[in-house]
Amino acid sequence: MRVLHCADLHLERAFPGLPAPWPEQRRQAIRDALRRIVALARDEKVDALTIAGDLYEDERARGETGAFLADTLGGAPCPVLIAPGNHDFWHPGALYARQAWPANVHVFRTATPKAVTVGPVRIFGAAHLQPKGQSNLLEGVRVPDGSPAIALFHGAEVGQLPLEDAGKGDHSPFAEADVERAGFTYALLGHYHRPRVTDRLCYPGNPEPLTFGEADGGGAALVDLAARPPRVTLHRVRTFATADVTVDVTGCTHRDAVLDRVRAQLPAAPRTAVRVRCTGELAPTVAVSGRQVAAALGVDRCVAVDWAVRPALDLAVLLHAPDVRGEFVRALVDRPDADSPLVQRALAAGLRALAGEDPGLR
Ligand SMILES: [Mn+2]
Repeated sequence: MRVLHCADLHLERAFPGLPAPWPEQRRQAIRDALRRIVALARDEKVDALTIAGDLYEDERARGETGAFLADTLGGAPCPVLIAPGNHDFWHPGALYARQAWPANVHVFRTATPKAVTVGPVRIFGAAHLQPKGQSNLLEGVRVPDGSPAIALFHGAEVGQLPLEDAGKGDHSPFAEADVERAGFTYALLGHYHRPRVTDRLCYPGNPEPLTFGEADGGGAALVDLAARPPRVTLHRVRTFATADVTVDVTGCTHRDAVLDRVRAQLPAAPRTAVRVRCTGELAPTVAVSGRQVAAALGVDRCVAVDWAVRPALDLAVLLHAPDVRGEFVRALVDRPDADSPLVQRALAAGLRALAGEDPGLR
Protein backbone atom coordinates (compact mmCIF):
# COMPACT_ATOMS: atom_id res chain seq x y z
CA MET A 1 0.00 0.00 0.00
CA ARG A 2 1.86 3.07 -1.22
CA VAL A 3 0.80 6.64 -1.89
CA LEU A 4 2.64 9.49 -3.56
CA HIS A 5 2.20 12.57 -1.42
CA CYS A 6 2.83 16.21 -2.26
CA ALA A 7 1.74 19.71 -1.19
CA ASP A 8 2.47 23.40 -1.65
CA LEU A 9 2.94 23.57 -5.39
CA HIS A 10 1.47 27.10 -5.41
CA LEU A 11 0.40 27.09 -9.06
CA GLU A 12 0.02 30.62 -10.52
CA ARG A 13 2.37 32.16 -7.98
CA ALA A 14 3.24 35.77 -8.88
CA PHE A 15 7.04 35.63 -8.32
CA PRO A 16 7.32 39.40 -7.77
CA GLY A 17 10.79 40.89 -8.09
CA LEU A 18 11.80 38.83 -11.11
CA PRO A 19 12.06 40.55 -14.52
CA ALA A 20 9.98 39.25 -17.45
CA PRO A 21 9.84 36.57 -18.79
CA TRP A 22 10.86 34.74 -15.60
CA PRO A 23 7.67 34.85 -13.52
CA GLU A 24 5.85 33.06 -16.35
CA GLN A 25 8.77 30.63 -16.81
CA ARG A 26 8.63 29.81 -13.11
CA ARG A 27 4.87 29.25 -13.26
CA GLN A 28 5.41 26.87 -16.16
CA ALA A 29 8.07 25.09 -14.09
CA ILE A 30 5.50 24.48 -11.34
CA ARG A 31 3.20 22.92 -13.93
CA ASP A 32 6.10 20.74 -15.09
CA ALA A 33 6.65 19.66 -11.48
CA LEU A 34 3.03 18.54 -11.23
CA ARG A 35 3.34 16.65 -14.54
CA ARG A 36 6.45 14.92 -13.18
CA ILE A 37 4.60 14.00 -9.99
CA VAL A 38 1.78 12.41 -11.98
CA ALA A 39 4.34 10.56 -14.13
CA LEU A 40 6.03 9.32 -10.95
CA ALA A 41 2.66 8.11 -9.61
CA ARG A 42 2.24 6.19 -12.86
CA ASP A 43 5.79 4.74 -12.86
CA GLU A 44 5.60 3.69 -9.21
CA LYS A 45 2.08 2.27 -9.61
CA VAL A 46 0.98 3.90 -6.35
CA ASP A 47 -2.47 3.31 -4.89
CA ALA A 48 -3.25 7.04 -4.62
CA LEU A 49 -1.82 10.50 -5.21
CA THR A 50 -2.48 12.76 -2.21
CA ILE A 51 -2.18 16.56 -2.22
CA ALA A 52 -2.27 18.44 1.08
CA GLY A 53 -3.19 21.96 0.05
CA ASP A 54 -1.75 25.10 -1.52
CA LEU A 55 -2.02 23.38 -4.87
CA TYR A 56 -2.79 26.78 -6.41
CA GLU A 57 -3.10 30.40 -5.26
CA ASP A 58 -6.77 31.35 -5.13
CA GLU A 59 -6.42 35.02 -6.11
CA ARG A 60 -4.52 34.24 -9.31
CA ALA A 61 -6.13 30.96 -10.37
CA ARG A 62 -8.22 31.16 -13.54
CA GLY A 63 -10.48 28.83 -15.46
CA GLU A 64 -7.48 27.78 -17.50
CA THR A 65 -5.70 26.74 -14.28
CA GLY A 66 -8.63 24.43 -13.54
CA ALA A 67 -8.52 22.99 -17.06
CA PHE A 68 -4.80 22.25 -16.65
CA LEU A 69 -5.38 20.59 -13.28
CA ALA A 70 -8.30 18.49 -14.48
CA ASP A 71 -6.35 17.37 -17.54
CA THR A 72 -3.11 16.61 -15.65
CA LEU A 73 -4.64 14.96 -12.57
CA GLY A 74 -7.13 13.10 -14.74
CA GLY A 75 -4.10 11.43 -16.35
CA ALA A 76 -3.12 9.78 -13.07
CA PRO A 77 -3.93 6.06 -13.12
CA CYS A 78 -5.09 6.18 -9.48
CA PRO A 79 -7.35 8.19 -7.17
CA VAL A 80 -6.16 11.78 -6.56
CA LEU A 81 -7.19 13.12 -3.15
CA ILE A 82 -6.94 16.86 -2.52
CA ALA A 83 -7.25 18.55 0.89
CA PRO A 84 -7.44 22.35 0.35
CA GLY A 85 -5.10 24.61 2.35
CA ASN A 86 -5.01 28.33 3.14
CA HIS A 87 -4.00 29.48 -0.36
CA ASP A 88 -6.54 27.22 -2.10
CA PHE A 89 -9.21 27.19 0.64
CA TRP A 90 -12.59 25.73 -0.16
CA HIS A 91 -15.35 28.27 -0.83
CA PRO A 92 -18.34 28.19 -3.17
CA GLY A 93 -16.58 30.42 -5.73
CA ALA A 94 -13.27 28.54 -5.55
CA LEU A 95 -11.70 26.92 -8.56
CA TYR A 96 -12.27 23.60 -6.79
CA ALA A 97 -16.02 24.28 -6.84
CA ARG A 98 -16.18 25.70 -10.39
CA GLN A 99 -14.11 23.09 -12.20
CA ALA A 100 -15.61 19.83 -13.49
CA TRP A 101 -13.25 17.12 -12.20
CA PRO A 102 -12.49 13.74 -13.72
CA ALA A 103 -13.91 10.75 -11.81
CA ASN A 104 -10.55 9.88 -10.19
CA VAL A 105 -10.14 13.31 -8.55
CA HIS A 106 -11.69 13.93 -5.14
CA VAL A 107 -11.57 17.32 -3.41
CA PHE A 108 -12.39 17.37 0.30
CA ARG A 109 -14.72 20.24 1.14
CA THR A 110 -15.40 20.09 4.87
CA ALA A 111 -13.33 21.08 7.87
CA THR A 112 -14.48 17.86 9.54
CA PRO A 113 -12.32 15.00 8.18
CA LYS A 114 -14.17 12.70 5.78
CA ALA A 115 -12.95 9.25 4.70
CA VAL A 116 -12.14 7.84 1.29
CA THR A 117 -11.18 4.16 1.26
CA VAL A 118 -8.02 3.35 -0.67
CA GLY A 119 -7.15 -0.37 -0.62
CA PRO A 120 -6.69 -1.44 3.00
CA VAL A 121 -6.75 2.05 4.55
CA ARG A 122 -9.09 4.98 5.04
CA ILE A 123 -7.71 8.38 4.10
CA PHE A 124 -9.48 11.16 6.03
CA GLY A 125 -9.21 14.54 4.32
CA ALA A 126 -10.22 17.96 5.64
CA ALA A 127 -10.33 21.40 4.02
CA HIS A 128 -9.49 24.94 5.07
CA LEU A 129 -12.62 27.05 4.60
CA GLN A 130 -10.88 30.41 4.95
CA PRO A 131 -7.56 31.97 3.90
CA LYS A 132 -6.49 32.76 7.47
CA GLY A 133 -7.38 31.70 11.00
CA GLN A 134 -8.49 28.15 10.26
CA SER A 135 -8.70 26.37 13.63
CA ASN A 136 -7.11 22.99 14.39
CA LEU A 137 -8.66 20.52 11.95
CA LEU A 138 -7.95 17.66 14.41
CA GLU A 139 -9.75 19.40 17.31
CA GLY A 140 -12.39 17.09 18.76
CA VAL A 141 -11.78 14.50 16.04
CA ARG A 142 -11.94 10.79 16.93
CA VAL A 143 -12.16 8.49 13.92
CA PRO A 144 -14.60 5.57 14.10
CA ASP A 145 -13.16 2.08 14.48
CA GLY A 146 -12.28 0.30 11.28
CA SER A 147 -9.36 -0.11 8.93
CA PRO A 148 -6.15 1.95 9.53
CA ALA A 149 -6.86 5.68 9.32
CA ILE A 150 -4.54 8.20 7.63
CA ALA A 151 -5.01 11.97 7.97
CA LEU A 152 -4.59 14.28 4.98
CA PHE A 153 -4.66 18.02 5.63
CA HIS A 154 -2.86 21.37 5.56
CA GLY A 155 -1.74 22.65 8.94
CA ALA A 156 0.96 24.00 11.23
CA GLU A 157 2.45 21.39 13.54
CA VAL A 158 3.34 23.58 16.52
CA GLY A 159 6.63 21.81 17.33
CA GLN A 160 8.10 23.08 14.06
CA LEU A 161 6.77 26.64 14.38
CA PRO A 162 9.98 28.10 15.90
CA LEU A 163 11.81 27.15 12.67
CA GLU A 164 9.24 28.78 10.43
CA ASP A 165 8.30 32.29 9.25
CA ALA A 166 5.98 34.37 11.43
CA GLY A 167 2.33 33.95 10.47
CA LYS A 168 2.61 30.22 9.68
CA GLY A 169 0.82 29.40 12.96
CA ASP A 170 -2.46 31.02 11.87
CA HIS A 171 -3.40 27.99 9.78
CA SER A 172 -4.79 24.95 11.61
CA PRO A 173 -2.19 24.78 14.38
CA PHE A 174 -1.99 21.27 15.87
CA ALA A 175 0.36 19.13 17.93
CA GLU A 176 1.96 15.94 16.66
CA ALA A 177 0.25 14.13 19.58
CA ASP A 178 -3.17 15.15 18.15
CA VAL A 179 -2.59 12.76 15.23
CA GLU A 180 -2.54 9.66 17.46
CA ARG A 181 -5.21 10.99 19.84
CA ALA A 182 -7.62 11.43 16.92
CA GLY A 183 -7.01 7.79 15.97
CA PHE A 184 -4.73 8.26 12.96
CA THR A 185 -1.70 6.06 12.37
CA TYR A 186 -0.09 8.69 10.15
CA ALA A 187 -0.61 12.21 8.79
CA LEU A 188 0.11 13.33 5.21
CA LEU A 189 0.58 17.08 5.51
CA GLY A 190 1.20 20.35 3.76
CA HIS A 191 1.97 23.95 4.80
CA TYR A 192 5.62 23.89 5.85
CA HIS A 193 7.82 24.32 2.82
CA ARG A 194 10.74 22.74 4.64
CA PRO A 195 10.41 18.94 4.40
CA ARG A 196 9.99 17.03 7.64
CA VAL A 197 9.35 13.33 8.20
CA THR A 198 8.74 11.62 11.55
CA ASP A 199 7.22 8.27 12.54
CA ARG A 200 3.87 10.07 12.77
CA LEU A 201 3.80 12.63 9.95
CA CYS A 202 5.20 13.76 6.62
CA TYR A 203 5.66 17.27 5.23
CA PRO A 204 7.10 16.80 1.72
CA GLY A 205 8.00 20.49 1.23
CA ASN A 206 7.37 22.50 -1.93
CA PRO A 207 8.29 20.49 -5.05
CA GLU A 208 9.41 23.55 -7.04
CA PRO A 209 11.31 26.40 -5.36
CA LEU A 210 9.12 29.38 -4.47
CA THR A 211 11.37 31.87 -2.68
CA PHE A 212 15.05 32.66 -2.25
CA GLY A 213 16.91 31.35 0.74
CA GLU A 214 14.56 28.41 1.26
CA ALA A 215 15.67 24.87 2.03
CA ASP A 216 15.77 23.18 -1.36
CA GLY A 217 15.01 19.64 -0.30
CA GLY A 218 11.28 19.54 -1.09
CA GLY A 219 9.70 17.10 -3.50
CA ALA A 220 7.10 14.38 -3.79
CA ALA A 221 7.10 11.76 -1.01
CA LEU A 222 6.64 8.12 -1.84
CA VAL A 223 5.06 6.76 1.34
CA ASP A 224 4.83 3.02 2.04
CA LEU A 225 1.93 2.91 4.48
CA ALA A 226 2.25 -0.86 4.99
CA ALA A 227 5.57 -0.40 6.83
CA ARG A 228 5.57 0.42 10.57
CA PRO A 229 6.40 3.24 10.80
CA PRO A 230 5.65 4.21 7.18
CA ARG A 231 8.73 4.35 4.99
CA VAL A 232 9.18 7.66 3.14
CA THR A 233 11.35 8.38 0.11
CA LEU A 234 11.49 11.94 -1.14
CA HIS A 235 11.75 12.35 -4.91
CA ARG A 236 12.98 15.64 -6.30
CA VAL A 237 10.96 16.84 -9.26
CA ARG A 238 12.11 20.46 -9.53
CA THR A 239 13.70 21.99 -12.60
CA PHE A 240 14.80 25.31 -11.08
CA ALA A 241 17.43 25.75 -8.39
CA THR A 242 17.96 28.90 -6.31
CA ALA A 243 21.18 30.64 -5.30
CA ASP A 244 22.38 33.76 -3.53
CA VAL A 245 25.45 35.71 -4.58
CA THR A 246 26.95 38.98 -3.33
CA VAL A 247 28.90 41.12 -5.79
CA ASP A 248 30.98 44.13 -4.73
CA VAL A 249 30.88 46.55 -7.66
CA THR A 250 33.36 49.04 -6.21
CA GLY A 251 35.68 50.42 -8.87
CA CYS A 252 33.46 49.75 -11.87
CA THR A 253 33.65 52.84 -14.07
CA HIS A 254 30.67 52.23 -16.35
CA ARG A 255 27.44 50.27 -16.58
CA ASP A 256 28.79 47.43 -18.71
CA ALA A 257 31.62 46.86 -16.22
CA VAL A 258 29.00 46.39 -13.50
CA LEU A 259 27.08 43.94 -15.69
CA ASP A 260 30.25 42.00 -16.55
CA ARG A 261 31.26 41.75 -12.91
CA VAL A 262 27.86 40.45 -11.85
CA ARG A 263 27.60 38.08 -14.81
CA ALA A 264 30.99 36.54 -13.96
CA GLN A 265 29.66 35.50 -10.55
CA LEU A 266 26.38 33.91 -11.64
CA PRO A 267 26.15 30.12 -11.28
CA ALA A 268 26.68 28.35 -14.59
CA ALA A 269 23.37 26.40 -14.58
CA PRO A 270 20.90 28.54 -16.56
CA ARG A 271 17.81 27.34 -14.65
CA THR A 272 19.02 28.81 -11.39
CA ALA A 273 17.04 31.68 -9.91
CA VAL A 274 19.72 33.95 -8.49
CA ARG A 275 19.32 36.67 -5.90
CA VAL A 276 22.18 39.08 -6.52
CA ARG A 277 23.09 41.48 -3.75
CA CYS A 278 25.20 44.31 -5.18
CA THR A 279 27.36 46.12 -2.63
CA GLY A 280 30.22 48.63 -2.56
CA GLU A 281 30.50 52.15 -3.93
CA LEU A 282 30.16 53.61 -7.39
CA ALA A 283 31.17 57.08 -8.59
CA PRO A 284 28.06 59.25 -9.12
CA THR A 285 29.01 59.41 -12.80
CA VAL A 286 28.25 55.67 -13.23
CA ALA A 287 24.60 55.81 -14.17
CA VAL A 288 23.16 52.42 -13.33
CA SER A 289 20.41 51.13 -11.05
CA GLY A 290 19.47 47.75 -9.65
CA ARG A 291 16.43 47.71 -11.90
CA GLN A 292 18.63 48.24 -14.96
CA VAL A 293 20.99 45.46 -13.90
CA ALA A 294 18.06 43.08 -13.40
CA ALA A 295 16.54 44.01 -16.77
CA ALA A 296 19.84 43.60 -18.64
CA LEU A 297 20.76 40.27 -17.05
CA GLY A 298 17.15 39.08 -17.11
CA VAL A 299 17.28 38.69 -20.88
CA ASP A 300 18.92 35.31 -20.43
CA ARG A 301 19.13 34.70 -16.66
CA CYS A 302 16.55 34.52 -13.87
CA VAL A 303 17.82 37.18 -11.46
CA ALA A 304 16.46 39.40 -8.73
CA VAL A 305 18.73 42.29 -7.78
CA ASP A 306 19.07 43.71 -4.30
CA TRP A 307 20.86 47.03 -4.89
CA ALA A 308 22.84 48.07 -1.81
CA VAL A 309 25.41 50.21 -3.63
CA ARG A 310 26.39 53.60 -2.22
CA PRO A 311 27.48 56.58 -4.25
CA ALA A 312 31.18 57.21 -3.71
CA LEU A 313 31.80 60.63 -2.21
CA ASP A 314 33.51 62.98 -4.65
CA LEU A 315 34.82 65.75 -2.42
CA ALA A 316 36.28 67.78 -5.27
CA VAL A 317 32.79 68.16 -6.72
CA LEU A 318 30.98 68.55 -3.40
CA LEU A 319 33.34 71.36 -2.30
CA HIS A 320 31.68 73.57 -4.91
CA ALA A 321 28.14 72.30 -4.51
CA PRO A 322 25.74 75.28 -4.06
CA ASP A 323 23.65 73.51 -1.43
CA VAL A 324 23.76 72.40 2.19
CA ARG A 325 26.09 69.52 1.33
CA GLY A 326 28.59 72.01 -0.11
CA GLU A 327 28.33 74.19 2.99
CA PHE A 328 28.83 71.15 5.20
CA VAL A 329 31.94 70.01 3.29
CA ARG A 330 33.45 73.51 3.23
CA ALA A 331 32.89 73.93 6.97
CA LEU A 332 34.71 70.72 7.74
CA VAL A 333 37.63 70.97 5.30
CA ASP A 334 38.41 74.48 6.58
CA ARG A 335 39.06 73.10 10.04
CA PRO A 336 42.72 72.81 11.17
CA ASP A 337 42.09 69.13 12.03
CA ALA A 338 40.40 68.41 8.69
CA ASP A 339 42.68 65.45 8.00
CA SER A 340 42.01 63.74 11.33
CA PRO A 341 40.19 60.38 11.24
CA LEU A 342 37.37 61.87 13.35
CA VAL A 343 36.62 64.67 10.90
CA GLN A 344 36.95 62.34 7.91
CA ARG A 345 34.44 60.03 9.52
CA ALA A 346 32.11 62.92 10.31
CA LEU A 347 32.35 64.03 6.70
CA ALA A 348 31.37 60.61 5.33
CA ALA A 349 28.58 60.08 7.86
CA GLY A 350 27.19 63.60 7.47
CA LEU A 351 27.05 63.37 3.69
CA ARG A 352 25.25 60.04 3.89
CA ALA A 353 22.77 61.48 6.38
CA LEU A 354 22.19 64.49 4.13
CA ALA A 355 21.51 62.10 1.24
CA GLY A 356 18.83 60.43 3.35
CA GLU A 357 20.92 57.30 3.87
CA ASP A 358 21.95 55.39 6.95
CA PRO A 359 25.02 57.36 8.09
CA GLY A 360 26.68 54.10 9.15
CA LEU A 361 27.48 55.23 12.70
CA ARG A 362 27.78 52.18 14.91
MN1 LIG B 1 2.27 26.75 1.07
